Amino acid sequence: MLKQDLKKALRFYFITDDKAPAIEPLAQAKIAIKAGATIIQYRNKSFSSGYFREAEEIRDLCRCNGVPFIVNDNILLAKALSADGVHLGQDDESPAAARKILGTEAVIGISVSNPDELGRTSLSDCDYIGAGPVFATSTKEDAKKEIGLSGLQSFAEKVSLPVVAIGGITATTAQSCFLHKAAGIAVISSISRASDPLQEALKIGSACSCPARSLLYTPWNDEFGLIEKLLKNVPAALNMIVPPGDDACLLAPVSNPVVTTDTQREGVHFRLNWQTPEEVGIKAVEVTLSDLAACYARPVTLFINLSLPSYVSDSMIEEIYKGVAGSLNRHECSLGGGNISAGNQISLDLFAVGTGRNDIFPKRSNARPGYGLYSTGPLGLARAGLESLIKNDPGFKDLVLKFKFPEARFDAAQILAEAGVDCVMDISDGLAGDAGHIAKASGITVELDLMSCPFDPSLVSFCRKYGKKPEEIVVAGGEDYELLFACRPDIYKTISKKLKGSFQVGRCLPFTGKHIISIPGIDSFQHGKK
Ligand code: TZP
Ligand code: MG
Repeated sequence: MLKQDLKKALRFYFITDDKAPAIEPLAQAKIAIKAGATIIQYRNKSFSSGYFREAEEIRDLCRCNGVPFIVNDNILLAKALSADGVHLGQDDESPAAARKILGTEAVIGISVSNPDELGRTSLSDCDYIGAGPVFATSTKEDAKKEIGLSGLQSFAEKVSLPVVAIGGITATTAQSCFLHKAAGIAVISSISRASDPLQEALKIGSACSCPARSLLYTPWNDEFGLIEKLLKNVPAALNMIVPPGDDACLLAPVSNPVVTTDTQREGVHFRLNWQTPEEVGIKAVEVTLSDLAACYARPVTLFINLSLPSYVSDSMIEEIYKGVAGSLNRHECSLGGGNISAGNQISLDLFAVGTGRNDIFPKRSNARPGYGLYSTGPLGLARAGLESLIKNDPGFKDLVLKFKFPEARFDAAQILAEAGVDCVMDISDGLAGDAGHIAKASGITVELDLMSCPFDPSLVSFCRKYGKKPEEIVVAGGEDYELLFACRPDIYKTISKKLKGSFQVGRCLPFTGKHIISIPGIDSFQHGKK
């Protein structure tokens, strides 16, 4: 991602100053980011392990504000910090060594001070060059002779990589660097040693046409304060004798308690460049409650554990909570409690308690030969939405909405329960996979059949564009969270009058030796195996 937009990211490049008399590197980075800096380099010429925490804090600040973080000189420090890249000098280890250790996605920059150095530098593993000093500088003790604006321009004309101007650059001279073909300007002292660093940084930001940030995100640190915030926004007292606040809550008696759990993990179930944190919260609740709907239970209370990397901001967590609270409120479900702990990736673990019916608890094992297999609504749309996100195709917004906002089908569950349907599950893994679960549990064979499947027009145009068959996506696609149910065809006849969007997806047969007779060559959708 960063590499695609590297030129943009290099525009306002701030480098921390370990020798600044008045402000610490972390505070410098905060000011620069607030003023619109597009990339930050951690530079500490006297680095030792005692500074590791400082470097981590600057990295986390960068991460939660979406600013790339680069480490000066030290490839292994860059690796240890999972930095976005490293900036090397002529006397440091080679760009090739950095590439080997940091991988293809890392951004690698190299300092070049004159044509000789440029001639000696192998640029094949570099992503940008830092050219300078353009003007006189007292920040770098061993700085070479100034190259001037003409030197800058001649570098930019010689190399195809973006060139970042460095050395003695101020708000007044930044513009001239851009006019001499710099992709970006890198500054240290004009911010770190200014009498009013923020004012100066804002001037530089505007010279770079980089807008100041109205809000500076800070990494989360107050677990208890955050949980309290979440509890404030949800109906905690509903169904509770003792609401959350003690070591555990005391629920009012629940008849036929039904309990379920689900996990949503960054990179497996969601990606923050596709979904807002609020959307992640909404979907996490919806898919967990969908399991209750599939068991004909009404939601009572939900518990949520968040595992969060240190770079996640307080406000991002609040956004996730906003989504969680909105969904819980919509379903009149209380929050029984929550926990936050540090982790390597964002992950939500949810546990829901529901109240089941007295008369019926549907099971996957209740399908019988002669039954039909039906879906309460359209399938494959979420999968096509996911694929259009992966392809970065903005043309299928309604499919993307289906991926982002599945709805737990409590409405459909009630109709099925009242009709006495006792074989139900929600479709999360895809029709073929989930029909397979029913077939296996019931000891039967399911023959898939999409003769009466109404293909959604958006799905059809998605498939036309990408040379796929709609049937393929309907069978393999997951995450629709419609209900898949089996019952006698005559019972379905009455159900179909009330459940307008439902349709037949297959037939239950005596076991033939394999559980699913599908369209050949089509697999069910597996999380983590995308
Ligand atoms: N490389 C070439 S000049 C320089 C470096 C690190 C120092 C830039 O600092 P300042 O304060 O922006 O002149
Ligand atoms: Mg160096």
